[in-house]
Formats: sequence, C-alpha cells, structure tokens
Amino acid sequence: MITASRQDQPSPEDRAAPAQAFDVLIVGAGFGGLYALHKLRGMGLEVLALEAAESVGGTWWVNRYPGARVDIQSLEYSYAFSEDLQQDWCWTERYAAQPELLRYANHVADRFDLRRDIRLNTRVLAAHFDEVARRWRVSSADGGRWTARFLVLATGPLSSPNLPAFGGAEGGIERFAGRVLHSAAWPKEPLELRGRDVAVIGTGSSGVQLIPTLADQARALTVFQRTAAYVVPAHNGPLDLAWEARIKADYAGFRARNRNTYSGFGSELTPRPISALDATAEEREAAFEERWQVGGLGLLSTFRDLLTNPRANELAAEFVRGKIRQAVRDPATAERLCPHHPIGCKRLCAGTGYYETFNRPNVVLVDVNAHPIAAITPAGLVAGAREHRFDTLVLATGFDAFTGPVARIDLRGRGGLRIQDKWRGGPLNYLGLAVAGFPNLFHIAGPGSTSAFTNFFVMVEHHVDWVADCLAWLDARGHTTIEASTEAESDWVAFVNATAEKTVYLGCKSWYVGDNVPGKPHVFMPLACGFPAYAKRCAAVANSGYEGFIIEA
Ligand code: NA7
Repeated sequence: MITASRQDQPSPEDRAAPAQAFDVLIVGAGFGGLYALHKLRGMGLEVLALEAAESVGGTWWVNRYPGARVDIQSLEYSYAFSEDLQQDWCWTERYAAQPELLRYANHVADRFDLRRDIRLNTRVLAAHFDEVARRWRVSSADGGRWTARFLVLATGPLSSPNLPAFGGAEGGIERFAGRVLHSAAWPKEPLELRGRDVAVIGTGSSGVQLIPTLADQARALTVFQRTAAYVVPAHNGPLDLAWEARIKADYAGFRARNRNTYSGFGSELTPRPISALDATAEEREAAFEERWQVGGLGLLSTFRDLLTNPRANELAAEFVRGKIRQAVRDPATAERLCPHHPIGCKRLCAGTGYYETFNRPNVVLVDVNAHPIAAITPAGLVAGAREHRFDTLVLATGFDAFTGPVARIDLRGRGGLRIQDKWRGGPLNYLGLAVAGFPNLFHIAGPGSTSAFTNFFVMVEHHVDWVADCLAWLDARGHTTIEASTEAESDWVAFVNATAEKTVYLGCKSWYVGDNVPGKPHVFMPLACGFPAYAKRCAAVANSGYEGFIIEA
C-alpha cells in the first residue's frame, strides 16, 4: 500500500509551516466525495476530504430552496455500495426532499465514521503539481496546506452558481434594493415570504420546483421566463411500502438492472423497442399517457428513439404541449408556456402543479426571450421597455456547469499549466476522468463522462471504484504517476462530440453546451453514449493496463 508520513519533506515554501501529507486529497464532501473517502480509506490510504461548506451533502446542502427535491426515485438515487445501508435506510417519499437527502448524507458520514477525515469550511484555492516531488500541493482560503500523491476532484458538475450580469455595471444585480436570493445559495435561516412581492428569474428544474411553492406564500409572484420548460408530473407521495419491500428483497439485482440502462435508473420502465414513428397515433398517445400517469422522467424512454430522432422527439414534445394547453386556462399564457425546442434537449423537469400555478390570480408570467432583461433597478427590473416591480428577487439561473467548479480553483499541472488555459476552448480530458498535463488528478462526475445523463449515485460509485482500482494497480507495480496522453485525450473529445451529433442534445441552448453562461465556449461537455457503453470503455482501458495513459515508475 502507498504510505505517507503525515509530516512530508518540506519544500522551500513549506518551511514556515510544513504541509500535512496524504496519499489522497479529495475536494468536496458531497455524495461523490463521501464515497471516495470511504472507499480509498478502506484501502489503507491516508485520505483527507476538503469541503468548502460547513456541512457534508454538497448539492443538497446548498440547494435548500423551498420545494427542492430529487427528480429520480429515492430507491434508485442512493448508494448501492453497502447492502446494510440500503436495507436499513427508509425513504419516506417516492422522491426525497432536500432535508431528507441531507439527513442521508449525514447518516452516511456518521455510519462510516467519515467525519474524522473531512475538513469542513475549507475552500480549496490552489492545487499545483510539484513535478520534482511528484505530489500535489494544495492550499485553502483559510491558510491550510497539504500535499498528496493523488488529487480527486469531487467538486460536482453543478456547484458553481450562474449569476448573470443583466445590465452590467450600470444595471446589475447590486442595484436592487430588496433581497436577492439564488436557488443554489439559499439561506439557512427560515425565510418569510408571506405578503412579499416576489420575482423569479429562471424556469429550469430549480425554478419549476420553486415557483409553485413560492406562489403559495407570496402576495404576488412574477415569473421571468427566457425559455419555456417541459415539465412532467412527478406524482410524488409517500413511498409505496410494498414496492420498497419488493426492491429490498433483491436490491442488488435492482441496482444491477439499473446499471444496465442508458441513464442508470428506470429499469422498471424500459423503452418500447420501436421507433415512436412506427406506432399508430392511438398507440403513441396511449404509451405517452401511461408514462405521464406513472410520472417522472420515464416519459423520455417511452420509445427507443425519442432522444436520437428529431421527428420522434417532436411527437413526445407535442404530447406535453397538449397537456400544457389542458392545464392552463388562459390560452395566451398556455402558448407562452409551450416549449419549442426538442424535449430532453435541456434536462427534463419533474414538477408538482407547475403549469396549474399559472392559473392563480397572484402569478404572472413574463416572457423575457423576446424582450431580455435589460437592467436591474432598485425596485425591480426592466424588460421590454417596462419596469416590473417587486421586493424580493429569486435567481433560479442555474450553474456554470462542469468547468465552473474546477476553474475557480487555481489548478496547475506540469510546467505550471493552468486549467483555465488548458480549458479555454472547452474541457479536454480522457474518459471524463483524467486531464493530459495534470498527473495523478482524477475527476468524479466531470465533463467527458456520462454524469449529466446518469443517476448521480451510479456515476460516482463507478468513478470512485475505477479510481480505486487504478491506484491499487499503480501501487502493486510501484508506479508513481499516471497521466492521460494528449492523443488519447483528443480522441476522447472527438468521441464525445461525435456521440452528441447522433442525439437531439445539440438542438437547443443548454448548460450541456455552456450556452447558459455568457462568453462560455459553445462545446458539448457531457458524454451521451449511455452509462453501460461508457462503463464498458472505462473497464476496457483498465483491463488493457491503462491504454491511453502515460505511467511512470
Ligand atoms: P437551469 O436548468 O440551467 O435553469 C436556469 C434557468 O435560468 C433557465 O430557465 C435559464 O433560461 C434561466 N436564465 C439563466 N440566465 C438568464 C438570464 N440572463 N435571463 C433570463 N433567464 C436566465 O438551472 P437549474 O438550477 O434550474 O437546474 C440545473 C440542474 O439541476 C438541472 O438540469 C437538474 O440536473 C438539476 P434559458 O433556459 O437559459 O433560456
């Protein structure tokens, strides 16, 4: 096993206060970081996880906005690595709400005694690869300093909030005199919005969950919509105990079947093996209706080609538009709520009473696609040459996805190569796991992997297990460094792009292509080949003795 004395040999810059030495440093203590810590520590490695927040839980710590809830069923969106854990833990609802998910993260941290190796309130500022020592040198905002042979980025693909500039210096958010909230930085203390005039900007998954909840509380709610969302009903409710018992009778089998699906969940709702175009209109309607009644994201797997054939996709899209027209009484509002991009091109939303919320007398929908938000004012905002007034502004504007969480670290590889420079044209990597020029660095659920389209737990368990096997393999052979080759990296990026070409994902502006953040390169970042094919490629690389990687003794 790799060993390191806690007091590593100090470099000249370390002499003032020697850095603590570890085998592995993990950045992040969300669900990826927690499992990485458990797994790698279990191999006898010295591991430390550094977490910027004051709590474990990652996304489920910061996204504490009212209505926050997972959109994959909790019996599926949970760890599979421990049979005892998955048998003991009982979810109360079909889709757990944020507080329950946070309790689960805390339970895992306690159950596996992880807290002793997690340093909270620690934002990693810099991580530099020292080519002489062949170690990562890591420092934090509060002056902490560490070294490690391996660095694991479990920073999450969606952890860097997107804060649009709107009117820039003249009309930016700081001009607003009322309270500004972001869905991904919601305050801990209870917030009284009763009687307030609230505005929400953004109608993605977060906005779709927030809007019905805020409409219940606010005196008036104005929703600023740039792109209409496809929202399927979640049909949330108390967990069906008979279903739970059936799953728990063979949880391992259920997990294995899920790992064999495109997205790592939904094995009980497999696609009909035909094109939507080959079904009769009646068969199609009945099939979509059946999925609509089941609820959740399974609508997209009604037929095998909804995400690959634009004409098949349009049939599903029109089915949802029909539902919107039924749900919303005012025809003009209904039309504004009807999306016209391919369904699933932006992540499908699962909601509760979303469209019906626009029938409420206290809710107004404002289209800011045709008339973008020009400026924020002290009393509201200007769009379409008119001022909309409110006292509380909620930004549900999403995230600087994939690259944002990494690029805010001063991350430097060989020769001082900065990740911001390396990724100037988009995220280059190999297998979604490693970056050429950045030895002994692994990325959990990053760009170039199927993370955006895969049940997050399936993804992080797969990545962590792959990394663990890789470290064990290196160690058994006495190798010190592993690094993606530039050729393998280029081939991988070409594969990611070629795969996207075969899907409907390029048919709209989304965070998958960086279009939600002004100035970000327009590059398709996730891999759309489906989890089983991706896992097979990762396994093939490992089994070949890490083809595409440069390994040094
Ligand atoms: P999303 O899905 O990126 O949604 C952000 C929303 O904010 C979306 O409707 C955007 O419109 C809107 N937005 C962003 N910037 C602006 C500006 N400048 N003006 C008006 N509207 C704007 O983020 P979420 O937090 O909802 O969900 C992220 C993921 O978390 C989700 O996919 C799930 O995986 C869980 P746009 O569509 O860009 O026109």
